[in-house]
Amino acid sequence: KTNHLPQPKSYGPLGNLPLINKEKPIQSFMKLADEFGPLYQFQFPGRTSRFVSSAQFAAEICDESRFDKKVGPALQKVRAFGGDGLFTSETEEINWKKAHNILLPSFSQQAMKGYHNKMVDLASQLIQKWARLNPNEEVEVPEDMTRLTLDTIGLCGFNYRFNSFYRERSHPFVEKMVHALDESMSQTQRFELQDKLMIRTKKQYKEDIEYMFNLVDQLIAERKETGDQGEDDLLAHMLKGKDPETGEALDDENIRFQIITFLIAGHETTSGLLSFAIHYLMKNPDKLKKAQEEVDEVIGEDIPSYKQVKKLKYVRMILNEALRLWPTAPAFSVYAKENTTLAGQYEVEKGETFTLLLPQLHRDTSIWGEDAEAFKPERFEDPSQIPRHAYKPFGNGQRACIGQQFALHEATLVLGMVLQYFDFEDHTNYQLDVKEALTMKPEGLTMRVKSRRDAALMQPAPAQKEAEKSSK
Ligand code: FDE
Repeated sequence: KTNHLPQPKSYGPLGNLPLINKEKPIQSFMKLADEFGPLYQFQFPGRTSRFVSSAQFAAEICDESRFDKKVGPALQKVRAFGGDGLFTSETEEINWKKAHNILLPSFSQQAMKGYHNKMVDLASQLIQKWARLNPNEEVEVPEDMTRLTLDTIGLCGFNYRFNSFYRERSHPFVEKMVHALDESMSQTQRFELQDKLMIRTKKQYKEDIEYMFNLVDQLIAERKETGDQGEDDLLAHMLKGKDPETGEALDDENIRFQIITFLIAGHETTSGLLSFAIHYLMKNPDKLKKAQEEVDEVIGEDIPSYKQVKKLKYVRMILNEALRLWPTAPAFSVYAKENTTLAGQYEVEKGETFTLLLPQLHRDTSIWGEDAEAFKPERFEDPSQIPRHAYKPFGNGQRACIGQQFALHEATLVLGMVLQYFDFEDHTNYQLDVKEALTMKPEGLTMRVKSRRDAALMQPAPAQKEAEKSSK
């Protein structure tokens, strides 16, 4: 046994940091994995981490009896506005388990039926926007997908309409949130003194966070004032729900943190997923055709129902494959709860941290074959054939993504409708450029769309139909 892991060249007090492209850290860590193997050590200034990227070692660090989620330096910074919300809390903090218990039913398959019509409402706004473009106008794919996913989580979560499709620029909340996220990431790359001197940046950061808190606190206050109008959204569940274990409800401050968490977690990740899926379909016309055939057969001219979305099996496979190649939340970290060993080979001391590099794990050729780089949705024909620890786009165990069903239902519905209405034209011969923030997306992806059917004939969304019925 040994505790000696491969490690790249070191540069004095900076450790291995100079080897990393600050704009693209994940892609830098992937390259290092090509060179140093599926388990290597990396020296940051002042701390050491280890990067894991094979299914064999992933299985080890996903063993929850020995490892637990690490709220690492970046997530620590996000706590300035995510607080002890689900994403940024330690498993040991009381509010993690409490909120987890209270919120699980809100993200169940059953709950998706309740969100379906709202998701259709916003997907229809996207379709209508694209249908009205002139032939030579282009779609900015990640930008429109971000409008869509933000509006969807806003409406399903809190009955709030960001109305992003009616705005030239993003909603101010998004601007502040993106700023704050950027700033919190930059802080982890600065030295303490340097950071202290950035007074204007700090002031801006504080203002951005206050703006977010105010908007969210207002939402909570308004809902409390108007009382229960039978809303069936996340906010209603948080205000009413009691933890079955302790009998306690969430306090207002924690609800605020949860709302901000859902807005962050629920929109960039899902919009990136949809953007990558469109990129790959545009580059693979045979897969695009196959998907359109499925959509025409399952949905035809209809506005998709909940059940029809469930039947879009190939569309779902496309999303799974996009998440394999570019998992939009690209890494997560764990720490060892006690001294242990990895695969009986490497000694691990209590507290040591490991980061699972998902895009690299998802390219492990011992699992996916020599063509691991190729986009092949057919790999997901039978998901039970995929080894459990070889594919982790939604994280692991009890700290896995609570929004998984939500994101997949939304993305399947939206991609289904986009395929129903449009052909894609890769008018720039786009070359993939993966941009990294907290999440990943295809930077600068644009396309032209050609209508396959008349969006003006789109029947009113079911939600509207019901509203019309009840107003009669
Ligand atoms: C979570 C999550 C995760 C894990 C992380 C760690 O571990 O650190 C992951 C990987 C994810 N997530 C992913 C994803 C993808 C997509 C598309 C998504 N995601 C989406 C979504 C939506 C929503 C709403 C969400 N999401 C949410 C969330 C939350 C809250 C969390 C935390 C959980 C706990 O409890 O911890 C997550 N997510 Fe996600």
